[in-house]
Amino acid sequence: MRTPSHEETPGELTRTEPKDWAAGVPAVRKALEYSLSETTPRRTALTLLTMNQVTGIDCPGCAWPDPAPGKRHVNEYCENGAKHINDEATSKRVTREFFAQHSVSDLAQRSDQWLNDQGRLTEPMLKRAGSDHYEPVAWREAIGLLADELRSLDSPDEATFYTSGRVSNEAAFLLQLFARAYGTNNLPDCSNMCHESSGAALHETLGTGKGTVTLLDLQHADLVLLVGQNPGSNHPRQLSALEETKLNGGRIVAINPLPEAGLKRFKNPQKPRGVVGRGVDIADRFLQVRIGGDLALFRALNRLLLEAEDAAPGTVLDRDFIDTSTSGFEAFSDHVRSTDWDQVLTDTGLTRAEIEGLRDEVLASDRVVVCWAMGLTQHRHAVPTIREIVNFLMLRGNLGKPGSGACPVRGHSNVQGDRTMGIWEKMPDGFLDAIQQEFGFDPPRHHGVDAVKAIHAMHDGDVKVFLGMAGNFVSAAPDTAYTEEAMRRCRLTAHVSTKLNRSHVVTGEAALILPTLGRTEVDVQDGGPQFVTVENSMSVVHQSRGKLEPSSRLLLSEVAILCRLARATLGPDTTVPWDTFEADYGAIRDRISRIVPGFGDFNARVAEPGGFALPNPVNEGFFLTETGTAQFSVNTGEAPHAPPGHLVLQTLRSHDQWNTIPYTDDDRYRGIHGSRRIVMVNADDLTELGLAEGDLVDVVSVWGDGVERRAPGFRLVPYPTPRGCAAAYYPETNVLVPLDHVDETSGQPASKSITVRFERV
Ligand SMILES: Nc1nc2c(c(=O)[nH]1)N[C@H]1C(S)=C(S)[C@@H](COP(=O)(O)OP(=O)(O)OC[C@H]3O[C@@H](n4cnc5c(=O)[nH]c(N)nc54)[C@H](O)[C@@H]3O)O[C@H]1N2
Ligand SMILES: Nc1nc2c(c(=O)[nH]1)N[C@H]1C(S)=C(S)[C@@H](COP(=O)(O)OP(=O)(O)OC[C@H]3O[C@@H](n4cnc5c(=O)[nH]c(N)nc54)[C@H](O)[C@@H]3O)O[C@H]1N2
Ligand code: SF4
Ligand SMILES: [Mo]
Repeated sequence: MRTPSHEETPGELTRTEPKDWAAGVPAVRKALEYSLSETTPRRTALTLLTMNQVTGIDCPGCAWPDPAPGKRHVNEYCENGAKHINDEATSKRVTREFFAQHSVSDLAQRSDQWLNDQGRLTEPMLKRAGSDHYEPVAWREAIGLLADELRSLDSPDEATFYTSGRVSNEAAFLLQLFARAYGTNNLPDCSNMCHESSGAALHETLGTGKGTVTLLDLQHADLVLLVGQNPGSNHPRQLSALEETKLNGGRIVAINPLPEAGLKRFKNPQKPRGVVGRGVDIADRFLQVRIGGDLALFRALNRLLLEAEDAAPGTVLDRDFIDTSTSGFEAFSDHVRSTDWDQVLTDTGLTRAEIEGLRDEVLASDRVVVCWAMGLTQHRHAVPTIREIVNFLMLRGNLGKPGSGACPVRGHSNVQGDRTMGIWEKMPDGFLDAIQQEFGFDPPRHHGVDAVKAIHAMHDGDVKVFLGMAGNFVSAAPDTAYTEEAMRRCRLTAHVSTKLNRSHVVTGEAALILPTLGRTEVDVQDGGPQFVTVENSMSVVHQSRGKLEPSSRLLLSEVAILCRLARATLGPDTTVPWDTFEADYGAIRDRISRIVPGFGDFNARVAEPGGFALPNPVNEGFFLTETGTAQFSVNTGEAPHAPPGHLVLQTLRSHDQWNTIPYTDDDRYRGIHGSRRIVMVNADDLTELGLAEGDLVDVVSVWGDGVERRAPGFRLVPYPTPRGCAAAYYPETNVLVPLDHVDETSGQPASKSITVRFERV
């Protein structure tokens, strides 16, 4: 089972007051400090000054969009974007000597933070079956070995291909093309653990899995609801957009169990008033909802809106929109009218007056945007919750009109683009037909596995070869012990990566590390210098062009690795021109333009400054649902309530990490320093549980399968979270998330609502 890491120690915790504002001068200082500690001033200048500029490097951080070309600042980035880009641009290197010195079992004792800190990977490495060391291997041999394993499988479905959302459109398109030419739809991705629930809910109700809002819509909304997201840490430039919303007279309501700093006040470091002034207040109202209480909240809000219409007919609902563009209103309205107030107050932890206050904000606003992220998607009732938000938007016609709409805020910089390119285990037939027509092979039609199903399949021996295209699957996935065992049961695990992480050291019998160019680096192929493209959270597709010398002469681009792997696996009969693709990424984009809707004339349009926006059918009045209309839905599901002596735990990000990779042990805005092995708990719950600040406990999760899941050695921190609710960092607590604790429709792990108890150590 899992190798316990000797780094599972709580560290020296110190506390300061949680901050009530985000960004400002400290953010700029922290960004520069981190950048200069990783690399030289010259490389820092090259990355930071070209970041998010029209001919520059797209920030490898989150998917927040850039302003229009003429409206960008010289420094168009945030503290965390600067940290992410310089984490890649680091001058530190992992060499063959490093691997000679450290056995795989030694490295498996180290944390992801330590592994990441060793620097950039520099050459392909192979761990042979039976060996405890990685050794250098030539590219040809490494790729040949992976191809041989793939060819030796009884069925293509015995392999699985994982993608993380940093992968470019070009590489993602090639990965799915290769997997399908090889014969499988086993294409799990980080999205399965991220916004899968948003995609599922929006597809069902609106006929598109994407958000409907542009940056201008957000800035011109009368009201923005920020539900279940922490923009101050995870999408910091969203605060610049929200500052505009406020300056335009819009109002903001934050709905979150935690009073996050960025929801309160923002000091824009790009503006004089943000440097010397008190900044701009972000949320006009804060609803401190219980974990998982959002479904009850929106149901209650919708009931209040229906009642307001009853009291003043013709003034509240957008009858025209409801009658002409939607179906299912009657069933929805009957259901919502029966919402039980006592249950709502128990589930949300809010007062009726607070919810009525929200109703009044809504009634005073013609144009409403709802933004959300992991606080909504990582729940057992994530899909019903997001569907209920769509109901809410439809009631007042807040879809398809300027200044309004649904805004799922994406995580990884190209997670949305990867899906557009076909990274999905169940792409619709239309897409597969287009592949067949263009390339002349028959892509498999039966669905593949998502992330959770892939783990089961590896555990059961049904999947034997795992290839990860970026990411850190072992640490990102739920149920760490089970997932690690699943990986260890594979014959071969291989990863295309920039930096070392836990997935390289919890391996199958044999393992490969295939080091690749990052987005910051110059990419020259036979056809000359190349750029790649990405799609941001608001469906704008644009270029990203590397600027730095590659970290090592032995790195290949993701595209090159995939083309060589495809040639080696599929042999000479392949109908796909892999050589041409490797030499010239424009040739890949030509094919994408013929296969993926919205990408016509791709090369020409992406050459325009700032790129182009993909059409959104909802904003053009089309709903690609079965009925051709937007769909009201009836949503049920019990909010999570822990039994006596237990709490509901959410697992979330600190300010100073990128997903599975912590940069330091500090969480500046929450005033937690020196340790990540902490649990934030309401002070009254601590007292009731007979525990005190600073107590050391094991966190044990409760799930009906008889397996004990334990995260050892956490310190308790009193924190203003609602009663019954706790919070701790991911990935340290992923060990607590039961693999089958998922939303029923999306299959997404419910890592924000785990029932736990504490055992004092
Ligand atoms: N610096 C930095 N930036 C990042 C990332 C990173 O790791 N570091 N990761 C990127 C990725 S891949 C993603 S997906 C995004 C994630 O961005 P977020 O979704 O903001 O990330 P989380 O830290 O998971 O925070 C979830 C927020 O939801 C709240 N929440 C939890 N449960 C509930 C609930 O039941 N209801 C409500 N209303 N709120 C709830 C939490 O209190 C927290 O504020 O960030 C992206 N950007
Ligand atoms: N409990 C819990 N679990 C969660 C979450 C949570 O909130 N709670 N959040 C989930 C979410 S939203 C997500 S998105 C996933 C994240 O899951 P992943 O996307 O799998 O994880 P990351 O930590 O982003 O991956 C980091 C690794 O990516 C590699 N990498 C970075 N840049 C590049 C590149 O340009 N090319 C290549 N080839 N490799 C690169 C580096 O080797 C680095 O170590 O985790 C999920 N898991
Ligand atoms: S908001 Fe996101 S995309 Fe923008 S600079 Fe920060 S991390 Fe990068
Ligand atoms: Mo994510």
